[in-house]
Amino acid sequence: MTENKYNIQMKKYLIVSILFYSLSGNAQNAPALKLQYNFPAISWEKEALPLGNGNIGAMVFGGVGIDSIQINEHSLWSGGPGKNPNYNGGHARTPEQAKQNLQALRKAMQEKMTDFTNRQAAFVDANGKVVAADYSPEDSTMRSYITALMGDRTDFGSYQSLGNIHIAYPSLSGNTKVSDFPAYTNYHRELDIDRAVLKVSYTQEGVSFVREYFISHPDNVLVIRLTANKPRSLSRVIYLTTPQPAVNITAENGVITMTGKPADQTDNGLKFARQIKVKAIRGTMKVAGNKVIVENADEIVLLSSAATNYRQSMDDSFNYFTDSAPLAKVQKAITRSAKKSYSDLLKTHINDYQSLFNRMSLFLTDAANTENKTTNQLLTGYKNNTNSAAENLYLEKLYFQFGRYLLISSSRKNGLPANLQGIWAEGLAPPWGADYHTNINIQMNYWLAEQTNLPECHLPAIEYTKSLVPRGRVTASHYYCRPDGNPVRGWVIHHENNIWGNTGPGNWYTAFYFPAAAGWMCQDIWEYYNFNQDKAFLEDNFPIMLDAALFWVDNLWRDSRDGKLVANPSYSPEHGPYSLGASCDQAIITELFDMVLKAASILHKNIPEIDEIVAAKNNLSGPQIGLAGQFMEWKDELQLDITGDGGHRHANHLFWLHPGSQIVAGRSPQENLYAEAMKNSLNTRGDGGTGWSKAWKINFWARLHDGNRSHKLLEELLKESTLTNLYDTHPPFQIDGNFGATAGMTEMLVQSQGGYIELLPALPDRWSDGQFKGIKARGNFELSAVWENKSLRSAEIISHSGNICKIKYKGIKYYSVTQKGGKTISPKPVDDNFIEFETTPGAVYVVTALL
Ligand code: FUC
Repeated sequence: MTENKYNIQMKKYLIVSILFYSLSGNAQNAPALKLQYNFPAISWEKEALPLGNGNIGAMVFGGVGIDSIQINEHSLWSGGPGKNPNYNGGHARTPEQAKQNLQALRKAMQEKMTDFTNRQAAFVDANGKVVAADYSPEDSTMRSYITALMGDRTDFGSYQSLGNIHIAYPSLSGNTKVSDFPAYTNYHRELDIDRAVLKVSYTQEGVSFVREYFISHPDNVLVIRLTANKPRSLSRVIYLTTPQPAVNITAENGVITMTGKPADQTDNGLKFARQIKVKAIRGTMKVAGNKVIVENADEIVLLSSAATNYRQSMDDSFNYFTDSAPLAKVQKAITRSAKKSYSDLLKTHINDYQSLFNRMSLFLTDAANTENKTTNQLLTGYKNNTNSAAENLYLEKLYFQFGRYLLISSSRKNGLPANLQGIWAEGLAPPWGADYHTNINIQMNYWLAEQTNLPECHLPAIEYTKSLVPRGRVTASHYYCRPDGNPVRGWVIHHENNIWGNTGPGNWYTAFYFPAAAGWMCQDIWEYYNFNQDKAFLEDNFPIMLDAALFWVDNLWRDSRDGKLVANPSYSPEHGPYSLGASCDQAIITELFDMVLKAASILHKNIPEIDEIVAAKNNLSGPQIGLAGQFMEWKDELQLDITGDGGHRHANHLFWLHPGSQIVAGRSPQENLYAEAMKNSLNTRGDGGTGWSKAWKINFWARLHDGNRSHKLLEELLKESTLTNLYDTHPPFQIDGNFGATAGMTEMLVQSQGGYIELLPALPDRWSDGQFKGIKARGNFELSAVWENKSLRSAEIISHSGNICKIKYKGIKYYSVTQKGGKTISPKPVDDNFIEFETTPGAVYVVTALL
C-alpha cells in the first residue's frame, strides 16, 4: 500500500470509528422507553398494560384502593376434544359429498368465467375509457355448491381468561365505604419496555407507595412487590376472582389456589390451575375464607404462576392433554421462585428479557420526551399536531419497540404463538375467540420476528404450523381431489384455526374459503431459514413445505381460456367474489413453489416431485396489470378493481410484493411496471382501513420505496387506530397492527427479499437523521447503520454465515469497505448502486461514505 493510500485508509478507519463510537454513545443517552400515565386503568382494552412471558399474560390496571391484574394462560381454551371426544377438526359432510360438490363447483366456475370473458371482458372504448364489468353474483346453484364446502365450527372453542388477582386495602374489601378511602396524590403508572417491568407509585397520607410487576420467563412466575417508605404501612387483602364458572378456590398458609376447567370441558378435557403465594416482610398474615390478609408489613411480595394440562399434538394421535396435573407444575414454579430473593428474580428476568430486546435498537436523532409527557398526552399531541418534532419521533420509536416488547411477551419458545390478541384476552368470549386467523393476521404477527432479531420468538409460529399438518392431511383428503377426481397429496388449512387442530374450512360465506393459508404459513419456515441459515432446521421442516406444495400441484385447475394453471375455486380474501385464479392465491402458490424449489436445491433433493413443482410453476397464471393501469386482484379485469371498491381493508392481491418476494421494486424493468401498477391500486384503494390494514400498507409502501407514504400510514395508524395503551385497534383491540407496524418501520430501514440487502430503502423525510443497530437481513447478516440528511454515513455488517454480501444503495460503489481488524475489501461493483463481496463467517465489515 502506498503512503497516500495508507493515509486515506486510516482516515476512513477513523471516520468509521467516530461514527460507531457516536452510535454507542448516543444509544446510551437514548431516552428511556416507557409507556406512562397519571391515572389507573379502568378499561381493560384501552388502558390496562400488558406483561407476559409467552405462557402467562397479565393486564395490569394499577388501581390504588383495589388493584386488579387480569391473567391469561396461553393454552386456556374451551372447545376441542375436551368438550366433544369426537371432535374432528371442523370437517362436515362425507368426503364423497364434499368432493362431489367441489367438482361441480369447479366446472360451473369455469363455465361462468368463460361466459364472462366471451361477453364482458374489459376493453378500451373509442374515448380511451376502460370499460369493465363485474362478475355476476353467484346464482343459487353455485351458492349451494359453495355452502357445501363449508366446515363445521361446532366445538371450535375460544381462548379465555383465567381470572384476576386483586390486591385491596382491607377497608375496601370489607364494609368500609369507598368514600372513606383516603385520598392519594402523585399517581404514576409506567411500563418500562427497556426492562419489561411495570411500576405504580402514589402518595397517601404522607407515605409513598410503590408496586413493581414483572413476569419472568426463566422462573415462569408473575412477581409483584409492594413497598412503602414508612415501615409497617402495608395492609392488604389478596384474593382471586374469575369469570370461569367451574373452579375451586382455596387459601392456606399464605397461598391461594384455584383449580378448574373451562365450563364446557368433560373430566378428560382441559384443566387449569393457578396459585398465588403471599410473602410479607414483618407484619402479620392470616387466611380468611379464600383470601389472604396481610397487616402492617414493610413489604409484600406476591408470586403467581399458572398452567394447564394442554400439550400440542404433533402427530395424528390428536391427543391434546398430558397426564400430569397442572397444579403440580404451578407448585413447582412457586416453590422454586419462593426460595429466591426479589432482586434475584428481577435480575434473572431482566437478563433474560434484555438478551432478546437489546439485540436491536433504533435511534432517531433528536427523539425525546422533553417534558416527560404521559403516553396519552403524546398520542393526543400527535393527533392534534401539537407535539414537538422530538416528541413525535419519541412516540414513533416507542411504538416501534413496543411491537418487539409485545412479541417477546407473547411468543416464547415452547409456547403457543401470539394469537389475535397476543396472549391477552378478557372474559370467556373475546373477539373472534382470540384465535389464529391465517388469512393475514397470525402471519402479520411474525413479520417483525426475524428482521428485528428475535428468531427464538418466531419458533412458536413454526411449531404451531407443524402441529396443524397431521389434521391438515385429513382435511386435504376430505375436501379436495384432483381435477380428474383422483386423491390429492399434502395438507391444507383454511382461515380460522384453534389449538385443537381445526384445519377444516370455516362457515362464514365471505371468508371461509382460503386453502392458500397453509402455503402462506410455510413462509415462516422458509424465512426462518433465510435469516438464520440453519440447514438442519430446513431439512427437518422441508417435508412440511413440500407437502403444502404438492397439495397445490394436485389441486391446480387448467383454465380452458388460456391453458394456465389456476386455483379453482378462488376467493380473494374476505373480498371475493368466487372466480378462477384470484391474484392472492396465485401469488401464494407461486411463492410456495419458489420456496420449495430453493430449499430443495440447498438440500440437494433429487426427488421426482421437484420436477412436478417446476412444471406446475412454469404454467401458473401470473400477476397482471389491467387496462386501467391497476395491479389486478382477479384474473379478469373487473370494475371493482378499477374503482377500488370503497377502500376494502384487504389488499392481499399485493402478496407478490409483500410479504411475498416475487415482485421486487427496482429489480427488473418488468417488476418496476408491476410496482407502478401496485401504486395505482393502493392509491385507488386509499389509505384508510382497520389497524392491521394500515400496518400492512406501511410495509407495501416501504417495498415500493416511498418512505414518506409509509410514514403517512404510520401517522394514521397512531392517530386513528391506536389505543391509549398503544394497543392496535381494528377495532376492537387486535395485536397484528402493532406487529405489522414494527415490521413496516423496519422495512423502511432495511430490505433483503430481493436477493440483496437494500440499505435505507424507504427513509421518510421525518427520519432524516438516525441510527439503528442489530437489524437482520436474509443470508444471516446483522446490520447497523448511521445516516445523516437521509444519506448513509456508515454501516456495519456482521456476516454470521459467510455468505456473499450484496448491497444496494445509491452510490454505494463510492463507499469504502473494510473488514474490522484492518483488511480493506475490494468489492465487485455491479453498478454504481450495487456492490458485492465475499465474507468470512463471524467477520464484521464496515461500509463508509467517503468525505
Ligand atoms: C380477518 C380480517 C378481519 C379481522 C379478523 C380477525 O378476517 O378480515 O378484519 O381482522 O381477521
